[in-house]
Amino acid sequence: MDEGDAEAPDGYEDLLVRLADNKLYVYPGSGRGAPWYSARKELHHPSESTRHFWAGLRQIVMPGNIDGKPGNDLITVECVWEDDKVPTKDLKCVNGKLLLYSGRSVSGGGQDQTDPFNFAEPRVTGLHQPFRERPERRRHG
Ligand SMILES: [Ca+2]
Ligand SMILES: [Ca+2]
Repeated sequence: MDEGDAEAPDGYEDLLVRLADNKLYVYPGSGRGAPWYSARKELHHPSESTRHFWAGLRQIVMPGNIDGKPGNDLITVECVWEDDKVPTKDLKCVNGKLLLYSGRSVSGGGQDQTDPFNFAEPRVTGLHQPFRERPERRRHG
């Protein structure tokens, strides 16, 4: 297997993974049922300046091409924070939004393996009802 080909559309399904550090990666599929760890690429959140990376990510859906523009698209459900100036561990999710990130393709067709989605221009397709937070524990006595 030639890992130099990891950037070219290869017909192998890739994995999109958010790790515990709240960073999102695309792991190219090897075609042998395993992702290429060494060829993974970090995908930066458009509002990463808030330093929370993808902490607000609640769902990832890869529905294929649904916006009619070339490239398979990404749908996410992401938190709306009560206050994003606090440390990540103190973030409070007060609402959710449904976002569509348009896919990018290379000339000749096929998903752009290095820059697979247009994160600069997400389309907010809906706001959800507020998430239910776990009830706060209160100490008595
Ligand atoms: Ca691939
Ligand atoms: Ca598309």
